[in-house]
Amino acid sequence: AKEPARVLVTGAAGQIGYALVPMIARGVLLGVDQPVILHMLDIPPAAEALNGVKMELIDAAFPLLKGVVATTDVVEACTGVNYAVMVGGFPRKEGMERKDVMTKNVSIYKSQASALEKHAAANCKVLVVANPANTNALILKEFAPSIPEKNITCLTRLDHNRALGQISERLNVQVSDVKNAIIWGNHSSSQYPDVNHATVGGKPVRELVADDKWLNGEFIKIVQQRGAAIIKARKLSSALSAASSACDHIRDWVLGTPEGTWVSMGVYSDGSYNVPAGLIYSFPVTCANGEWKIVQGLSIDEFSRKKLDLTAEELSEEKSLAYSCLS
Ligand code: NAX
Repeated sequence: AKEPARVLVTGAAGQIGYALVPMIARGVLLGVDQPVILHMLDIPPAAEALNGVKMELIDAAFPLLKGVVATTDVVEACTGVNYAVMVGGFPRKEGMERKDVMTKNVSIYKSQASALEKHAAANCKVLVVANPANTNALILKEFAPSIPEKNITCLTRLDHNRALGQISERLNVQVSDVKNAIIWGNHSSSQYPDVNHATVGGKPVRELVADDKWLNGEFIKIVQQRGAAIIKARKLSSALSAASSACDHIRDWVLGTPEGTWVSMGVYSDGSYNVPAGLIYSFPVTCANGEWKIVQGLSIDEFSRKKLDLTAEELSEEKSLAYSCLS
């Protein structure tokens, strides 16, 4: 039998946490043959609710779940973890300036970075979900210099899956037959959902949809604005889809992407596709042996180029803002 893997979920008493921890305990994150020990972190005001989640995990009697740590102590939470899913953060409240939200999150990600660096298992893989996800991941990277940069990523898989979902709805085909969409850039409304290389059953999506106006307009907007549409409908932000996509992200990273298929991940830019190096930017990647690799050599037309640059600009601005918030 395999040794249990320790999986940290921060913000575990929140909405996404509530959807995510049972998925992890059922083997959706790491496979059904991989036992897990869950480490759940939240802040003191949420301690009682966090303990309630722990009670439910016990009550669910998950065979793969070998232990639960529920704590408000960041060191205890980070100790020995092999995977860290960072969902906890400071939400933007009405009337708050972008800078104020950034300051809060920079300080959270700075201190959690240090705790992970000192106490996590060697080769710990990190996924940042909390917004601003790309920039939080960048701060985490900066303040955990001994964690290899390839181990620090952010979630754009939800946006990727949303793009697959929209194409499947439009063409009335199974979502599992839609492949190789790309989310470029920031997990924000400046992201660029690109289907120029996407296929259904091997045929180009552009040919099958045969409506460039829709693909270059409405489709992009729907994917960019999907989070807002969910909030409008549910009065709460996406949770089950975010949790499920976080599992997809880590599972594909660890267990590999299928031959001929790529996925989107926010990763540290090496300058591929003329995206400025030193940003956490969403690229198409393939994964094998626990490592992601940016898909190279895809053609980028003029329309796409502008969109890749625009979202890179936004990320550069966020980066400057984040640095200006460092105290
Ligand atoms: P909730 O507000 O329900 O939960 C957040 C939890 O984090 C709360 O329990 C809170 O107490 C906790 N928390 C706050 N500060 C903390 C700290 N310093 N350490 C540990 N825990 C802390 O939000 P939820 O709906 O679960 O969303 C969580 C985050 O995911 C938000 O930042 C949200 O914007 C982001 N999202 C990111 C997505 C993505 O695709 N990257 C999509 C979904 C989601 O919007």
